[in-house]
Amino acid sequence: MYHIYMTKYDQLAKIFFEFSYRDEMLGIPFKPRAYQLASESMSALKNQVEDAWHKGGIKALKELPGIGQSTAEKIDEFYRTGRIKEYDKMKKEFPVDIWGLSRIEGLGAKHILDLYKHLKVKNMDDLKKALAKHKVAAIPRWGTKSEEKLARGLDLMENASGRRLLGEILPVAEEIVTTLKKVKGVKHCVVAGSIRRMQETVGDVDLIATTDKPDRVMDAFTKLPLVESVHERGKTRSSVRLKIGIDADLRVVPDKVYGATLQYFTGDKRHNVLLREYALSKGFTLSEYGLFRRSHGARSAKPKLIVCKTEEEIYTALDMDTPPPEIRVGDDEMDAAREHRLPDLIPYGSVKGDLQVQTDWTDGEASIEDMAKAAEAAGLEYFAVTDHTKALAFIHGLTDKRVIEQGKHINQLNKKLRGFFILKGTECDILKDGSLDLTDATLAKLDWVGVSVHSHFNLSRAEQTKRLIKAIANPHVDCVLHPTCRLIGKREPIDYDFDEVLAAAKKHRVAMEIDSLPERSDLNDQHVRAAIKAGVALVIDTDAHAPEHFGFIKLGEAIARRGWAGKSDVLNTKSAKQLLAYLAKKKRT
Ligand code: DGT
Ligand code: CA
Ligand code: CA
Ligand code: ZN
Repeated sequence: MYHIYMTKYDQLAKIFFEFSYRDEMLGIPFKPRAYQLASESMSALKNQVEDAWHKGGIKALKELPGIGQSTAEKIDEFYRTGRIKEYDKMKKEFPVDIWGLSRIEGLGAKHILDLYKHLKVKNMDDLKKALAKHKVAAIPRWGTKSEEKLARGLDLMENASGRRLLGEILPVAEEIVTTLKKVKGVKHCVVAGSIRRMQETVGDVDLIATTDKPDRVMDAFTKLPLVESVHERGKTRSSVRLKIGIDADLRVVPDKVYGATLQYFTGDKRHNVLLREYALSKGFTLSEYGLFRRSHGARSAKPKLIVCKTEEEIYTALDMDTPPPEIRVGDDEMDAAREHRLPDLIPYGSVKGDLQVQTDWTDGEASIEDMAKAAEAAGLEYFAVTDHTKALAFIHGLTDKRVIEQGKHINQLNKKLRGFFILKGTECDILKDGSLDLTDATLAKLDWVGVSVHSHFNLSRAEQTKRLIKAIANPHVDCVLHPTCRLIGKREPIDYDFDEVLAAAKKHRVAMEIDSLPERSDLNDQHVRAAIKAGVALVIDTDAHAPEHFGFIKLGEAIARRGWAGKSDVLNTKSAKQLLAYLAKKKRT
């Protein structure tokens, strides 16, 4: 335990989780569930746990959802001494990485106990060795079938730890929904889970359908051409591996519990934990099986199912507004929903123009004209051409001279095009010292100046901060593009003081971009909230390098929504005319 890279609340979540498994191994009734709830609460409440403890010790802890006297005492001991004696004792007697091993699908407490008792398996490595030598099958009551299942579970877990980009999986999920909706007898079919919440990466595809004839839709699902293999086919749940290398689950329920099922499987888990606790406090119980009213009078009376055909009916029954899925993270959306002050999020389809587009003048695939046609077909009214500048020599970044030439070409195109407008722009490189790759004279001739970092990612925090602020202070600059430079799974964000940079952006009226390219997703939701709080304008772009990339815009809109942005927070929800007027006014004043 006591892992230095784990936050304190994550350590507590792990400790309680391991206690719950221990008690299950020992066959202690009821207690495992209490520890499991306590563990979920730690993950849900995060720093609120420590705050409560600072304010009111054990008494305040007990007021938190899922925390009773005994768990409160342990939390208190942990914050006071940094350890929990009972946990140390357990680890001495049973030195097994329960937390790690439990991540394998189907590996419960009793299995972990068996593996330790018979094969001295303490961790994942030991387990792999035991499996390689086919020792697992020899455990009493296990056999080759169980051994194979465990090996499959381990494989699955190792593959699944690589989360996939939303932009890659969303179209596949949508295709499955379209197909299953056509199955006879299917009333609803939707995507739930992290995909419905439009999280930047997803672990698997969760689908929900309602029908009175589950067999038909289960057949259609397990026989989809997209399916590689079937893990499990049941009446209420089937699970498959898709050819693109991700699992998909389909749950089939009757229409009268559609609302509760959709709510539960949309998550996220923390949101569900908090909502369940709130429901309890109002005299209800809430689970994947529905919303029930607890009876007061007769003790024996069964809780009564409240039919919720939609999610809204659940939240309404609890006297809450329904938070859009994108903001269900188990944080302040709960209070906002209870106090009827949820934000008006930017609707999908609000962005009118794309302000980061590359063409075949540099590393884009298509001509300016072909990109314009594609953008128009995707529903946009305008875009800015923002080819890279000369510092990126390997992709023939534009010199000042070429930028001016390109501007003349764009003027010609604008005369020719009807109903679509092209802004003259740039994605100008921010050099190491914060100066820009084009002269001020060139920048002055452009409608839209985006700046971004493509080199020297590893400067010290102080230097990187200074570099960005210097670029932002150039009076020609309109926007910082892909501001953190992270690439999901490939490159960490560059390190600078984000708040200081936001303050400079506010002062110089420079916007910050949400780059919708799936592996960038940069800014992310947290940054978006910070930018709005700091009074900095946002822009949603696709960073298109090819005609088909304009479809990414809705991913950027999703990030904005997850960051609580409204339509007026985003500059390019304006028409081209309004935007140009805004930029002109900014230059004058
Ligand atoms: P993912 O798949 O890792 O991208 O994330 P999700 O959110 O799709 O998670 P997943 O697929 O494990 O489960 C789908 C939803 O089901 C999740 O968002 C909330 C609900 N859920 C799953 N496990 C639990 C749980 O242990 N407790 C509660 N309250 N809800 C859960
Ligand atoms: Ca999922
Ligand atoms: Ca799932
Ligand atoms: Zn770039």
